[in-house]
Amino acid sequence: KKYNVAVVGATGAVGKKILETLEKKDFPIENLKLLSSSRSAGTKMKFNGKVYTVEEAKPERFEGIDIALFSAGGSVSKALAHEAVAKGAVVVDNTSAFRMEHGVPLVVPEVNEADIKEHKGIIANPNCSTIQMVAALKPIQDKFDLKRVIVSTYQAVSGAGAEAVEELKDQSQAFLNGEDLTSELLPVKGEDKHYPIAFNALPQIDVFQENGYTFEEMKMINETKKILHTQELSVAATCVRLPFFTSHAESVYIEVGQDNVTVEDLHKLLEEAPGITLMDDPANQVYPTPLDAAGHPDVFVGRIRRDLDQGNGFHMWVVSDNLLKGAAWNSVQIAESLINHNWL
Ligand code: 11C
Repeated sequence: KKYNVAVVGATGAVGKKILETLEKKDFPIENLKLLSSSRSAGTKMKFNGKVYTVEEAKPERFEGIDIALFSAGGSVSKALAHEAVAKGAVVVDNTSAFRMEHGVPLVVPEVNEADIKEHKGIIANPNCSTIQMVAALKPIQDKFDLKRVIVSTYQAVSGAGAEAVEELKDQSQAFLNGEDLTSELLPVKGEDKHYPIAFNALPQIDVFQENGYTFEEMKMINETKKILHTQELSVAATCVRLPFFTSHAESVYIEVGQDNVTVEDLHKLLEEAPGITLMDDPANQVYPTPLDAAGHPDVFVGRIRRDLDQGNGFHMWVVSDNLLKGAAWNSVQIAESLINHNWL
C-alpha cells in the first residue's frame, strides 16, 4: 500500500532533510505534496528524480492526504494542523506547538513508540536536544532506574535555522578579515539584543521563562519527563549555542537508582540499544564529535565515566545530527510506525 504525503515547510532546512530521508528510506508514497509559506510557493524541488512545484500551505491542500509532516514553525502548525486532521490526515508535527498537550503523543520511536497509537490526529516530534538525550537514557532507565539528570548542551547553529548558519559564516569571514561583526539574529530572532556567535558561546537558546531557565531548557526538562513517563525524575538543563553548523553535543550527568552499576554495564546496554552507536575508548582517544555525527541518523555516545564522589552517578557525552535524528529522521520514523502498525 502507498500513501499520500504532504511535507509542510518543504523548502526549510528540516523540510529538505525530510525529503532526503523519505527518499533514503524508500517511503511508500503514492502522491507527494510540497507545501510552504506564500513566499516560497512556486519553488521547484526534486524528489526521486521528479520535479515538484511547491504550493502555498492552505487548509484545502490537505484533501486526500494520509500523512502530513509539518516543519514550518509553530505558528503554521497552530494554524493548519487541526485543519489537516479535519480533512483526514494524520499530522507528525516537528514544532513545539502541541508537544505538551494532553492527548498528543510526544514520540521517539526507540523510546516510546507505543504512545503513537493513542494519537487523535497529531503526533509531536520532540525538540532535537531532547530526542538524542532520551534515546541514550531510555535503556538505562529500563535496566537501572533513573533518579536524576543534569545536562549541559553544546548546540549547533542550524538548530536556529538556515539564517543562523549564514550569520555564523558571515561573522567568521568578517572576524578573519579583521572587520566588525554584525549580529542580527542570535541568540534569538526578534529579541532586543543580539550577540556574535562566531568564536563565541551563547548561554541562551530561545527566550527566557519567568523561572530563569530558557524555553529550550524547559523543553528538555518537560519533554524528557513526558517521553520517559516519569514526572518524578529530577531534570535540570543548561543550553548553550556554539559556533559549528551541525549536530548537538551534550554532557549528561545521571544518577541511577541501583547500587553497583559499572561503566561496563552501561557500555553493554548502550552497545545493544537501538539507534545508538557507542564510541567510547579513551585509551585510543575514541569519542564522538559533532562532525562525526553529522549526516548520520544515530545517536552517538562516549566518555562514559563514574562520578568521583557520587557512587551511583555517571557522566556521558551524547552527540547527534540535530536535523536528522533531532528532526527529519525521527519524524519519518514516526510516520513509518504509523503505517507499519496500522495506527493511521
Ligand atoms: C535549537 N533545539 O537548537 C532548537 C531547535 O522546538 O523544535 C528546535 C526547536 C524545536 O535552537
